[in-house]
Amino acid sequence: MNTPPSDAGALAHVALLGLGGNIGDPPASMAAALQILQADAEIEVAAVSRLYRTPPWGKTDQAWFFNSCAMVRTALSPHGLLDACLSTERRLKRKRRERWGPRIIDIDVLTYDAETIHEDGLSIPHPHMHERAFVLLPLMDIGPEVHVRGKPVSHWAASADAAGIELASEDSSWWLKK
Ligand code: PH2
Ligand code: MG
Ligand code: MG
Repeated sequence: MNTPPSDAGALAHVALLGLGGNIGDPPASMAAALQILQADAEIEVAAVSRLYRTPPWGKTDQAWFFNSCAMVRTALSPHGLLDACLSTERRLKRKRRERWGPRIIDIDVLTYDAETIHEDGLSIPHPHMHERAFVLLPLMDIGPEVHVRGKPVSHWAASADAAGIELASEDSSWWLKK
């Protein structure tokens, strides 16, 4: 019997994404974002971290964030994947803007295979991911062995300041329940 060729080989690249938000209902927005990405034929959400609540980093006079990370397989180029993330952000922001304001979701491309890319609008690996506990703790759930700047995520996570970070969901299927 003829079987259609598997297209598993077409999703040949592996990328890590960071998701966050602090306005409105971030877990719902992050779940919606992952489902939008999953619905793209050129993206498969392969693993999702647990959900974390994290104190704001950088600009500290704002609400706490929810953060998570996902591992995706994709046929898209780095720029194609970035565009998919940005259009997902726009889709969700546009929908939510009337109700909750503009910054309900952020989706960052953290890594793409083992590539290093520094171009306008796209820096991979994400320039600060190795020093941000709100990225590294979720990444420990799904890719502790992935190398960033020559060291595994577990190396960076061990020295990250995780003060205040809390688990907001015990299991990694939180994004499928929304
Ligand atoms: N994102 C930022 C700035 N600060 N802090 C936390 N805890 N989580 C974030 O996702 C985050 C942040 C800009 O993208
Ligand atoms: Mg960000
Ligand atoms: Mg961003």
